Amino acid sequence: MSLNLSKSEAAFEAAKELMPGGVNSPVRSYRSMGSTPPFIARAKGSRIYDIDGNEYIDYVGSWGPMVVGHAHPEVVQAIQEAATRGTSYGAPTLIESELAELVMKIYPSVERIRMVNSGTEATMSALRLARGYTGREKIVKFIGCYHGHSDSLLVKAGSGLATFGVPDSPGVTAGVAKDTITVPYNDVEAITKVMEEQGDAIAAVIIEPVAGNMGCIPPKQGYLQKLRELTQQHGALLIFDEVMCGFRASLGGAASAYGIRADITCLGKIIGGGLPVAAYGGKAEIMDCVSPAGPVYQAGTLSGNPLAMTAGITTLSILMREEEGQPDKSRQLTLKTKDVVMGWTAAAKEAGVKIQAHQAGSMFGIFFAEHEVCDYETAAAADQEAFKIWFHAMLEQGIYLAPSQFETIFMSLAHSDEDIEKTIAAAGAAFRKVRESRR
Ligand code: KE4
Repeated sequence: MSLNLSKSEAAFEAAKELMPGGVNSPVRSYRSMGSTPPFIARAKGSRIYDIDGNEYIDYVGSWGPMVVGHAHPEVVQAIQEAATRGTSYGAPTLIESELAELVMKIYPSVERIRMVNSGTEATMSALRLARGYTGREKIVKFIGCYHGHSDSLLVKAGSGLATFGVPDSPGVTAGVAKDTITVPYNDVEAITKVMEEQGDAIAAVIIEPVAGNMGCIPPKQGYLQKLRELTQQHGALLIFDEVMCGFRASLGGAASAYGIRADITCLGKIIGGGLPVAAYGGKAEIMDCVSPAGPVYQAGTLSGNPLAMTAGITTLSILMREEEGQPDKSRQLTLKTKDVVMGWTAAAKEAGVKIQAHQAGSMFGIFFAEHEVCDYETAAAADQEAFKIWFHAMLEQGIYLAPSQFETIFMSLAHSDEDIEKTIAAAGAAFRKVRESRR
């Protein structure tokens, strides 16, 4: 059964005359899937609806932020009320302090925080701060990790760059790239060697503590602890980019799930509840080097926007709310995710298709591979053609997933038991389609 996407097809052709590739962010283009992206009309709870009237169970969740579900009544009402008081002042407000305090409760390693508007801004600013604080210039990032599109970090990056097979981007100068050292994720020997040889020149090691931009790949046992030790030993800062895994790997993100205190933590997505908020924060001694407290400059017209702060506060408050006789929200999300991962694993086995299924809290993903997937190289060696067949078979059955195996799938509190049953049944049919394609 193929989807009727006629209105989206027309809209996409028109949009290509207005925006590069018809989109405002590359991965939305479905380019690697070779098909037309549904143009979305609205969303509610776990459901998303396109302009042709197709309904889907949504596991993209705006690439992570919609953890309490789309158009949550409390979030909508809070934003509506805030809007009646004006949409932006460019001046200090109490609501910025309120979100800051909430985040510090969840992330004890964050003693000071600066709100910005995107994950890219957060990681770019964190790197500038690390360089300003240490006086060093080199940074280390991991092959396949994606930290947004600032020049220093568009080197062997994941997400859309991996999807389109262009790990580096034109326009990033050799002068910038030379200060970015890249090593494979989950490879203790490689990072140990780099730190032993160059550690004293390295300002920071930045990592997605749970990788989500080469598909979902959790860290190996003890890996993050080793990074913490190595950076401490050589006076380099450890930056956790928790823009994606923050509030998802657990309520306190990877920091809490793996018991590691990073020097600087970058947050995004869920912190804004679907409005543009991101942040970087950490030790007061380090953060107080940021202007105007210190000399490292960083600024933003709409940073701390009151509507965005409101959406973030309401979303995090729902996530933190305890209900009598119910497991906490983070546990509920993890259990829902586990049901899907277990269901997909069983369905793939029954269909005779080998997959690797990964989960970290309420983020998850699969690879069509018999081998262990633990880094970018092994992720890239998975069967991407099989993923494409499976992706389209899922979409045609009303399951809306990220259009790339180098992305992660996201659960929300709004996904019901019925949604999960449908998702597992659809995957079974899709795995059978993959098997038939291999005959
Ligand atoms: P933004 O600048 O897109 O808000 O955040 C960049 C970023 C930083 N760090 C991590 C770990 C991230 O996952 C991201 C952005 N994630 C992608 C999805 N892989 C956003 C979706 C997109 O690029 O359209």
